[in-house]
Amino acid sequence: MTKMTGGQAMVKAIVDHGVDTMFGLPGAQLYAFHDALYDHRDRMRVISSRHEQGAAYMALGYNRSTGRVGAYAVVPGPGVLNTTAALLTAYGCSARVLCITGEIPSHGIGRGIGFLHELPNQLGVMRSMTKWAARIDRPEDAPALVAEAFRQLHSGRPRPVEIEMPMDIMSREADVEWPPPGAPQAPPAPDPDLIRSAARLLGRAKRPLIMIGGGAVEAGAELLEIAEMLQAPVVSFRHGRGVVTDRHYLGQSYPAGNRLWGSADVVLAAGTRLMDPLMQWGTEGLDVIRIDIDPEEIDRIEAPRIGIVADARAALAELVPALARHNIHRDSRREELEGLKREMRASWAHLEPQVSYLNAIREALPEDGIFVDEITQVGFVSWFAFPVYHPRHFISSGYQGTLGYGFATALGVQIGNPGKQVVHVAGDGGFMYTMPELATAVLHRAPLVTVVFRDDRFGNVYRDQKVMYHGRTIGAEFHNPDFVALAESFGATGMRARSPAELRAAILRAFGIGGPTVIEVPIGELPNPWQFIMLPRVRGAG
Ligand SMILES: Cc1ncc(C[n+]2csc(CCOP(=O)(O)OP(=O)(O)O)c2C)c(N)n1
Repeated sequence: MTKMTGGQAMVKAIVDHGVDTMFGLPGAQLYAFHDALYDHRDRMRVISSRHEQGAAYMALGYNRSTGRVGAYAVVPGPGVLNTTAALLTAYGCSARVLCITGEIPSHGIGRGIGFLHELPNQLGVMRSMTKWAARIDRPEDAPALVAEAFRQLHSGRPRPVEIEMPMDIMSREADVEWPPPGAPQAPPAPDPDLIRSAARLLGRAKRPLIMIGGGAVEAGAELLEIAEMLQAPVVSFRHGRGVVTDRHYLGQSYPAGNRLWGSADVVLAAGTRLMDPLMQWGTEGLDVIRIDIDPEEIDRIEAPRIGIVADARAALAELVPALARHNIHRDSRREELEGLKREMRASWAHLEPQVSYLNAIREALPEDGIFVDEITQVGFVSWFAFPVYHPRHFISSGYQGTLGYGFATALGVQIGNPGKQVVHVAGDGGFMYTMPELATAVLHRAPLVTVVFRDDRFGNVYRDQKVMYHGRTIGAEFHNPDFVALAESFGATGMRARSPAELRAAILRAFGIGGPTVIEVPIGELPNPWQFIMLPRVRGAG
């Protein structure tokens, strides 16, 4: 038993679960929480953002790049609502993000009196966009409910969770008991019969193909072993990129995957929703084997031939010896698949200057450098044309396509990876969403390099309006600051680059500076990359 406040109990529990960085923005309902953070300042770094959305995106970037829980604490009502686009993005990315918020005084909850930051049914709102959410109504309940939050974060499919505590409970003292920590729920063991059936089907496949997503991010070694045994190319859209390095002939791009899907006979899909292939590419005559920790995901769109509910790494580890027993002899597909890589690169070579700018970034970025995209022209092309060599080294907003997520997310990536070089690309539209976090980057001397492609418009919208609505462009153009001067006014470094060679040199210079750098790159109208993202049906009739 320890006498402590609700805030102290909550912070101690969070620290005990290994969280070492707390993003957030303080306020009255969190005062007792922050006071408790003060007691733990040697073990918990506190990074305050300039807008709550920034804190939540930082937590997202921290988690997606490190695998560790990304935590943020904000005031209730408007504070926590300011984080909802980031929370929704974290949900879509299956990210381990812990949202902590306060609540109005407990005697006012549900009465509609109008306390500061009151949000009707806050817990209900938070439950709708998290895997699990709970209000801690007594300091004594903090250890168990925080433990449950972490159990939820580490069990099954990762999704964000939320915990909240009314402000009077945060400062109320009570005797708090600390039970021994419980183990996370063990993932379901892969069914051995299904593993055997999968091995038989794959083992005799003539043109096997492996599709992966973020759920396979820890399974690189097992995947590569299976891919090599099968001589099966491995394809990922965004979150599984780098799990099998793009240096390997079996690591193929998404457009190449579309091509290979057309001639495949068996597909092994691990930790991926497989949405576009199932809904757009066609499945006629194709045997699909799915491995997913989320039982709902297995047949959400279409029932597979074999569905294995399990952690991807555990299932693939069991598939290795089973496949060794059933696999036919296979010649190397190196020549064919290296040829395919060359052919695909040639097919998108006209996407200039995006491709050359991405090549310049790849040349400047070290092998273990991390790339963070945005919903922007160069970002779209990066999904298939930017080589990735390690898992968690290509960060995107996933299916949410959240414009403006990037800069603060990249800052969270940089804070989580102080020894690594991080390059973020943004359009001028997206950059302005969380640009004020440049002040946070300067304060913490985060050496993040941001490349802002400036075309003075929401370029994607502008192009769509021009093409699809016969030039009737409306609401797509805007006024910009001078991004070099803007960066310098924050105390960051500002640079301008007008060609891929200049950009490469600027990034290399920026890496030597030690604080944040913003590089403005003026561009004009760019060619449309969408044909490489919304790929055609390659099996059966449409
Ligand atoms: C939250 C959100 N709002 C709006 C959109 C719609 N949208 C997609 S791309 C885009 C334009 C992006 O402009 P910019 O960041 O300048 O990049 P560019 O297309 O010019 O490269 C918009 C508004 C979105 N994806 N997400």
